[in-house]
Parts: sequence; C-alpha cells; structure tokens
Amino acid sequence: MSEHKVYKLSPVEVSEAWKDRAFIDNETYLKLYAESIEDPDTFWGREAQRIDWIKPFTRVKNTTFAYPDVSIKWFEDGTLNVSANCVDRHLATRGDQTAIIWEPDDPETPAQYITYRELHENVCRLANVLKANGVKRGDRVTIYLPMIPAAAYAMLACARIGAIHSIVFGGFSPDSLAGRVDDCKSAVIITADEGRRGGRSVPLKANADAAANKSGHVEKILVVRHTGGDVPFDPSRDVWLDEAMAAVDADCRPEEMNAEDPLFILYTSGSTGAPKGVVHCTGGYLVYASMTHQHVFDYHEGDVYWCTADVGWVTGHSYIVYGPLANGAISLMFEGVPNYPDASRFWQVVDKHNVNIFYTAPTAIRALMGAGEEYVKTTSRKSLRLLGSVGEPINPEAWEWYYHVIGEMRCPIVDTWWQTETGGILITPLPGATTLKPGSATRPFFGVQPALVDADGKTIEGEGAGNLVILDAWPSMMRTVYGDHKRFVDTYFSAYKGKYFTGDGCRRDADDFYWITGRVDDVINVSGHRMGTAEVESALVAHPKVSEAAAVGFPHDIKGQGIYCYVTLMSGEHEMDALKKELRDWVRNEIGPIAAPDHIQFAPGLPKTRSGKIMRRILRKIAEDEFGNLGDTSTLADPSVVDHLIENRQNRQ
Ligand code: 6R9
Repeated sequence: MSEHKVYKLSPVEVSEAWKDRAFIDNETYLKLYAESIEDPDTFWGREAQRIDWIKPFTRVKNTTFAYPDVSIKWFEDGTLNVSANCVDRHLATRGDQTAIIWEPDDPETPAQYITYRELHENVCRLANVLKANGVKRGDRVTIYLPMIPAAAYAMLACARIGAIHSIVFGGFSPDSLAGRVDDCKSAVIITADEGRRGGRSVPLKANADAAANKSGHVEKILVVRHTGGDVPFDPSRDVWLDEAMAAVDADCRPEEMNAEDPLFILYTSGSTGAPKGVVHCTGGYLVYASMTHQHVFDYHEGDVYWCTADVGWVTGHSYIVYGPLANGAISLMFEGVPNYPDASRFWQVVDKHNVNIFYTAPTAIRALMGAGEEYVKTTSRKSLRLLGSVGEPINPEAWEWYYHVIGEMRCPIVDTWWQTETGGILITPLPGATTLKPGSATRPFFGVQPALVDADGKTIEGEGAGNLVILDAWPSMMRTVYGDHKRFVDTYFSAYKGKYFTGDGCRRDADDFYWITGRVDDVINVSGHRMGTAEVESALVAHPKVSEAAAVGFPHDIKGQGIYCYVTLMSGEHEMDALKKELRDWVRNEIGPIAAPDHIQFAPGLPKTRSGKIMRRILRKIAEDEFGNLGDTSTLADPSVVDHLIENRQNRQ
C-alpha cells in the first residue's frame, strides 16, 4: 500500500501554471465548508445565483431524512429552465465558442465542433419535433443513443419543453430497454440507425424496434441518421430526425419549470429487484452539477474538458452535458473506446484537441496500464492540467501510473466519489486545496456531511471503518424512485434511520480523509458499471435449463470486479461446457454485454441456511479463492455442498 505517499499538489509545488489558476485554496475550503454545514440557506442561496432563475426562490432548503417521512426540496418556489441555462444564456457572450467537440470512433472521420449558437438551433429544432410528435410537459422520453451530439440535443430538448428524459445505455439489450420504457411509460424513443464503437456497429434501431414490439407503450421512434446503415423503418411509427428537424422552426420557447419538477429519470441497479428509476429534479441538480464541475475540475473559461463516460450513465449526464454546459464550457464527447484503433487513442485525442482536463474511470486506466507505456510515450499530453477518476475505487498502483506516466507529475488527480443517486460529486479533492493521497477520495464537497456507522448503526468517530452514510441533504440528491416513493425511503433511509445509506464501505484516516472500499451490498461494480446480482440471477433462472442461480462479484485485475455465477440445472440436464457458453450468451442477450458472467460453475446444490436462504458470503469467498476462510458454516443445511463447490471452482482470469 502506498498510503504513506502524500502529494501536496498545491499550485506552488506543482507548477507555475497552477499557481494562478486554482479557485479555492485550503483555507477557503475550510471556511466555506464550515459555512455550508452551519448555514446551508446562506451558502446555497448564494451559490444558486450561478444559474439564471425566471422567478427567484424565497426558500432554499426544506428537507428531512426522518424515516419514513423523507422529503427533499430545494429552492422550491423558484422557476427556471435547464436548457436556457445550458444554452441560451451563453449566446450573448459565447455564441461562437465551441460548446461540444465531437470526436468520432474512427480517427479518420473528421471531428465536429458545435458552437453554442448551433447547439441552440439543434436543441430548439429537436424540441419542436418532440412537440410535433405529441410530447408534452411531464411526459417521459426514452433516449437510446450512441455518443453523438444528438444525445446532448435530445437531453436539452426534453429539458426545454419540460419533458423528462430517461437515457438507456446503448449497450443494453432490447429487453432491458423495454423494461425501462414500460416502467416510466414512455411513448417516444429517440435512437439512431446504428452506433459505432471500436470499429463495430451497434444495431440500435433494430434493438429499439424489438423493445417497442415487446413494450405496450411506444408510439413513436425518432431516428438519428448516424452511420447511414440500412435499417428497418416503419413510416407509420418511425420518424427520421434530420428530415423532421429541417421542417420545424429553429426557435422554441423554454418552458418555465419549477425547481422541483423532474428533469430526468436514470435507471440504476440495486441489491434487489429490477433497476430503480432514480429521479433528479431541475433546480438543485443544476446548481450542484454546475458548482462541482467548476470547482472539482477547476474549470476556467476556455479550458477544453473531456469526460470519457457514456451519456447513458450519470457521469455523462452531470459531467459531459449539464454541469459543463451550464458553465459555458467546451465539453469533448468521444464516440469510441480507449483501445481503438490502439491503446494510444485517448492520448492522441488529448493532443489533437489540446485537452486540459481529463476525467475517466479506473478500469480504463488499468487496461491502458496493462497495454504498456509505449502507447503513452508516443504522445505529448502537454495540454493536460488535471486528471480525474470516477466509478470505483482506484487502486494506488493505477493512481501512481496515472499520476506519473499520464500526467508526468504535473497534474493533480481528483478521485471523485459519488453515485447515480447523488446526482453530483460528494467526496473529492479540490485541486490546489487538498493534499492528495493515492486511493483516497479525500474530503467532502461543500454541504456534504459523510459519517461512518457500524452494522448496528452506531456512529464511528475519528479513525475507523464502517458503512458510509450521509447525514443531511444536498441540492442534487435524488428525490424519489420513479413511481415508488416507498422503495426510495426503504432502500436508502431504513437501514440507518434518519441517514442516507450509500451502500458503500469506507475507512476514515487520522486526517479525516475518506477511503471508499467498495459496495457492501449485493451490487457488483463491473468496469465501473453497476450490476445487481439479483438481475443476473433472474436472467439465468429465466433459461429453461436452469433451476437456481447465485451471482457474486470477484476481484478482477482490469474490471475491478467480475461476475461469477453458480448455476443449478434442472434435473436431467447435463453439465456441459457448451451450456456454459449458452448461458453466458443468454445473459448477454437478456441484459446486455456488461452483464455477461465471467465464470459459470455448475453446482448441484447451493449453500443454504436451514430456512432456505442462500449464503452468499460463502459463495463470495469461494469465488474470491478464499476458501480457507469461510467463516461460520454451522448454520448450513448441508455442509457437504461447500466441499463440492470448492473442488469444482473455476480457474479465474
Ligand atoms: C458516479 C458513479 C456508484 C458506485 C458507488 C461506489 C462506486 C464511484 C467511486 C466509487 C470508489 C470512487 N464509486 N466512484 N468508489 N471511489 N471515486 O459511478 O455512479 O454508476 O451509480 O456507481 O460506484 O461503489 O456506490 P454509479
């Protein structure tokens, strides 16, 4: 462990360039943090002025975590429009400045530079197309798009007319898409003919068709012509967006929305059941996304900022689109993958567009680290000033490589901890203010009160480890689970009454710095993507030959965690390798490639308690190769099951 290594990346110590740049030094951080906790109304009332309000709010914070009456409202009587904030208000000063740099999958295809003025026209036209197709304020619109500028147009067009978008990651299967469409009863899907990733095409329109046929709700599919591929088209239901956008007005009045009106729904995996529709609202979300984007990345006017996430995940929402565009930033959107055409691609793109701020996931860093330094050394990267990490704990080795090899000891690393539910970054260093420790997300952002509790809910003071909870509300937190407020309250506020439970384990060191250790619930984090074990299991048991299944995570060098499944077959079925492949493909088809199990082990029996509960703790240990340390097995109904599982465990990696 390199915990003892501490990087004092204050502006003075790192570089001259830093000295005059950072917005916030340590003293300012401590002062503002104290104010944000002691007097949130004053702090957030002032910070909220960073965005434009149509009708100013008179009340700032009105929140309670009291179980079961959890209620979160911020700026509740204010009105605004998110798209006006992200687009229109920049027109006077930055109309001709680039808003979005689009870098395509294929490096031979020219990049696109979309100015704020062009963004405005595209958003307005798409908004008018939505209206012409019957979308009204409050309606849900599903977006199933690749990483192309139209994804940002679609999000902002929904925000403009007060429709609620629900983005479904392009890697999800038709079934997963249909499930999400049905849950929020969305009558419109916006998709593209095809996506392009790593030189391969993704059949988005065909998937959307399959989902629409399965779902009872889809009335219209709006299709972006992207690759020009030959795709099925049903004129009674489908609309080519380029034609429709050319035919409507280039201006569209933004709807006046209440601060607490929903802005979007984003489905995410939890420990149980189907993915939850996390609901984020208008005012608090935008204030917080904008503020964190400015301060965590120390974003200054004219900086080129690149977040490599997909807009299908929350990181893409808050830190490719809403935060950066609210700040009038230049946001780079990349269609491709880190290793196509080869492992130099990220750094070539950095050089091509003179990227100053680069934000990616540990899984990408580890994969590129594995590919070797020669892919890095052929590039300059001189434009880089700051590096960010998100999605899972970054192991100190990957941190060091990122710091030394990519940033050449010039760039601070902001290890940002947050979740779909939190809407924005909650625990993070502030460059220029925070001493960095490789592997630690360090300290809370303004207004965030983390705490550690033990299994009984007792608060752990000072140095120690426990479950990470947040004690009070922050502006961008989720408001509810779409259509199921009780599930919201039960999932996040019932384990430790009066506190928001994150699902993460965490350690706090003697300097009060936080070290996230990973999920403590049944969520697996595969390459930074959340996967519920329950989802994988229910996909497996839907297969006619499977009687029972249990999925657990295991440590994986590149992906952080991999998926290991124990499968009991129906009697009479044979345990064959071909069936393992069939089951892997089955899960891939049911959920999407990110859920495909790394290992499947046939198990005639699963370890269960006498009351019939599967003992996942034991399955996890076996998958982790720690079967010398299985803990108490005395409550097992049939202990011999475990010996069989150990004998037949799969060789990993
Ligand atoms: C933004 C995002 C959330 C879960 C979260 C935690 C893990 C995210 C992290 C991190 C350690 C970091 N996580 N960032 N763990 N250090 N910097 O990733 O949202 O997809 O909802 O995942 O990811 O376990 O609970 P989401």
